[in-house]
Amino acid sequence: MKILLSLIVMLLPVFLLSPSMAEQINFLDDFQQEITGLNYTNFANWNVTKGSVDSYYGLGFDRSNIFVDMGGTTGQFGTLTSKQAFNFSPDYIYKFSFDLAGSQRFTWDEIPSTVTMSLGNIYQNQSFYLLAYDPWQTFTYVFTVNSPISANLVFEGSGINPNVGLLLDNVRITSTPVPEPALMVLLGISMASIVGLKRWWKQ
Ligand SMILES: [Ca+2]
Ligand SMILES: [Ca+2]
Repeated sequence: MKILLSLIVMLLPVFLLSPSMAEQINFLDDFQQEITGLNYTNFANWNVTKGSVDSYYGLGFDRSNIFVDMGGTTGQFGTLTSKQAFNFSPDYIYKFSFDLAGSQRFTWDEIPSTVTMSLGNIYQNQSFYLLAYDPWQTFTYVFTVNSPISANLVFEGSGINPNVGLLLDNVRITSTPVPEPALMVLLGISMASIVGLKRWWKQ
């Protein structure tokens, strides 16, 4: 009986937490809906707000994968700004990630190229440096906000050869609700019951 009660107390928060703790996808762009093209401006989710970028595929990767070359073909690196301003609330924990790879093209491979990311006032001018043949890497941020805020996401390419930039893919923002204080109390009770159960077991 004691064990049964303890188990119920232990599992209760798990049942309460599981539906509401599910991760929601707020935004996901893998660029697969784009067509490929040089100096591409027709992005579903982005405006090219400076210079130019290319919608690209290949370069030794899976040829079905479309991504962005942050250096277009106009002699200027490009800047992508999200069309939407994302709304962030203190009620959620946000996870934001994106993939970058080196340009995968020739020359100056000892000198990195750069993508600089900003997310409104949340992250400003975070720079990522990759060498020409660096493979895809995922960069992840987890954050909360103190008050509701909306923010556009900006990626800016820079480097040495403005026609050959870093590659960008798989931009995503997900959220999980911040656990309610009541649930935290239940979690505390369940932890206490685990300790109690262990003590009882040892007796
Ligand atoms: Ca892609
Ligand atoms: Ca290019």
